[in-house]
Amino acid sequence: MAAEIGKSLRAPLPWIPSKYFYDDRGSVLFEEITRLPEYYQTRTEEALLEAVAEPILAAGRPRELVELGSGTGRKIRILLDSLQKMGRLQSCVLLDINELVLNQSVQRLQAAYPQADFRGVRADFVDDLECLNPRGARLLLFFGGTVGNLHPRDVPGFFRRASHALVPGDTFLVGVDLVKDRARLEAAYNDSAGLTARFNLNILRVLNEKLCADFDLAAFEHVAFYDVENAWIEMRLRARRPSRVRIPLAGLSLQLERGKEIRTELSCKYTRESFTGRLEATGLRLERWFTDPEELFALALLRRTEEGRWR
Ligand code: AVJ
Repeated sequence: MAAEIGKSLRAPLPWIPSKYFYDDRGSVLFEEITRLPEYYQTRTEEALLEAVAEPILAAGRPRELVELGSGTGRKIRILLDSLQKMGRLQSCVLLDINELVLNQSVQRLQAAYPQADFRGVRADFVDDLECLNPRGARLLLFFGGTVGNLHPRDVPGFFRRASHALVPGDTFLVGVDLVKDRARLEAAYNDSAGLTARFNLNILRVLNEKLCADFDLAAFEHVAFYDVENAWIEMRLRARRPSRVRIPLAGLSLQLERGKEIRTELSCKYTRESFTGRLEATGLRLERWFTDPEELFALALLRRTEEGRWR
């Protein structure tokens, strides 16, 4: 972490990887964000998943579910319920960056579905996908539009690595937040309760705690805007006044002038076309594209092809 932060904060446009949002406090704040009136993503995706769980399971006929960035593990219950009714539920693997959240959700799910075998893997879905050996009859899950946190140029590489956790014929369900009008998008990241601002600022507290940094949270403000050209929401932290920050464990001393910004998150929005464009030569192809009636959010069902099998 020290090396990673040292490098990212020294860049011309300083940034902090979004995974550092999710310490125990940040994970709770994100949970609260999912219930905000402005944050349409979570409830839209859940309703959509309820509606399409059956065709998805019929397409892949999985016996195992593997979820990347599982969080509280609420959405996966919809699929676990259907799979159990079909008498096909055997095992389930949750992968998350936060150990506390991970252990709690594995325990809860194991208690709710005692006949299945649950396992938790504390890992980063960007760097640690090799730990998922392909076994077959697997449905890989990546909800929440979290694929949007990857820079579009890094998405094909991510899909290629994810495809190695699958055998040809296996399926991969990806939640995708869709391009829509600016006002709706910006409201979702500038909520009137100020929760997203607290979530954003909390990342500085994480650096204070983990790297003995001395960020003064009051010296920064939350910024979130939609960049139409790139089709992404960008979150930043802007220095309200000149400030000096020391991060001893990263060997870093920063002098930030007033107005200087640190990027903390990209949240890319896709269309069916732009998303499909990221799948080329990844060993995955789009099989079904499900959306809610308002076309706010999509669930993309991908199928592992024969391509790239021997790589
Ligand atoms: C969980 C990464 C999908 O990008 O919308 C919520 C995180 N950031 N509000 C998103 C988030 C600000 C969220 N993802």
